[in-house]
Amino acid sequence: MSRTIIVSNRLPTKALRTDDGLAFQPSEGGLATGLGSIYRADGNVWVGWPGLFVEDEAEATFVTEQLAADSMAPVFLTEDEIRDYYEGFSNGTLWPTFHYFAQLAVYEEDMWKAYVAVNEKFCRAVLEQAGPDDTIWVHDYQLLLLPEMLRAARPQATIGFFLHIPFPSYELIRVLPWRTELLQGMLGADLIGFHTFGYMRHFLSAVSQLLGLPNQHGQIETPTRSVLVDAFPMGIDHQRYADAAASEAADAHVREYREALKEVRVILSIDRLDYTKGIAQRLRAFELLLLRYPEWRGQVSLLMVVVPSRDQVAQYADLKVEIDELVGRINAQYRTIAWNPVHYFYRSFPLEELAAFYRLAEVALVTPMRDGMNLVAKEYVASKADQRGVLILSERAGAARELSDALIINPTDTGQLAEAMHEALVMPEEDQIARMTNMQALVRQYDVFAWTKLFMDRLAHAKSQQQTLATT
Ligand code: GDG
Repeated sequence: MSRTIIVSNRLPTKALRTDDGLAFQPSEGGLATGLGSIYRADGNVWVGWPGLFVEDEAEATFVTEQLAADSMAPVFLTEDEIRDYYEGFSNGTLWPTFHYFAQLAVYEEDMWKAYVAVNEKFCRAVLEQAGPDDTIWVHDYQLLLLPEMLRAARPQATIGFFLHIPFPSYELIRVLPWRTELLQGMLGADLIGFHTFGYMRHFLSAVSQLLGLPNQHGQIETPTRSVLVDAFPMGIDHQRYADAAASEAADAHVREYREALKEVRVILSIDRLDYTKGIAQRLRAFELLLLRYPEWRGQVSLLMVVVPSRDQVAQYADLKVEIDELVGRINAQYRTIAWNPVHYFYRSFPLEELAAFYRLAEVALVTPMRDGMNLVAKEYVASKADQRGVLILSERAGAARELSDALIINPTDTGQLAEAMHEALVMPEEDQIARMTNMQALVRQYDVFAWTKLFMDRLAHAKSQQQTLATT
């Protein structure tokens, strides 16, 4: 029987060192929920880092056994590897380049070497798990070299690759000293998926210009094989968010927050701390709204959740300081004893509280400078059972391709963003309902389960076509 091996930098479970010994905690990402139904099925397995530096062999064995019971296989990484491969090359070189922040990218040969070595480590771990007929699905920018490494070891394997972040224009990719190796690494797959057609076009253009390989309708012919490239916009677990929003726990939170906020209307903003998310620009736009439309002072608050992320990296620490200062400035300028302009939280919340925020918010601001997809936009839509609420969405989030009923803005245009907030706050209910109804239909239908099935079906189809061609 053929099995599916899922590979990503992080496992869907996190191992933690506590006072009572090791503990295991599910990580809440969209990928974990979406692929949960696959990797737990018969014989399938998920390969990735469990988030812990193991101290010795005995600990490694214990973690391996615990995870194996839940269909996972750990790849243990050292502190040096996390520094150079993860924080270094993945988040210091690839992440800024792929999000059009090339000026922040570092080009360090040692980090590149660590990236190659860790991809090789993942390759060995996958080969230990995968049989010749198994399907291997590799995820994201930390593992761009893995498809080709697996292909070299298993020429007949069925390999899929999905990129969760944008694929940028050729002009950015060409700057990378290791551009050829990275593209070739990805081409080891049989099917390469992106969130949007735009990212897919950029990839095809880079492959054509840098490797001299043309394509026909997304099919690239390499000297030895053909590789299919396509767009698969990722969805969320719609039911899970709709249920969480309708839960008694969320109800209780909504009542509690409403009582505290009285009549004040809520604009919501939720992100990981990241310079790609446009958090500082969003604060400036809110400040401009209060300046241009004094009637909103005392009437509307920005509820801003920033989830701590990568804060050991200098750029992230600097951004945190910038946000702290902006929030301080706006609140100092405008607050009254009865009203707080910005409610700022630098921490994460359990799902039911998040769902209560989504329900409470008349307006959601999802305004990244660049974002592969952005799941928060879809979660907000899924949580609005009464269809009241307005989504303001950046044209540079992958989600904007699907959620065209949002108010679509250019996140660097502070004036436009301030105007969009005003427009959202005065939007008649029937308009809100019409827009939200359309977006809900889409988010419900193309959920994460549909996404997974579409990708897996397409991969099986691409492989069977290759095999037919090879035998004719
Ligand atoms: C990458 C790409 C792409 C946030 N705060 C809390 C919380 N969250 C959850 C959200 C959402 C997730 O984190 C964030 O997902 P995004 O899609 O917005 O962003 P990235 O983490 O950057 O993800 C992105 C994604 O991969 C999938 O392909 O969409 O473009 O960058 O699910 O709800 N969850 C909880 N408490 C919080 O306080 N429980």
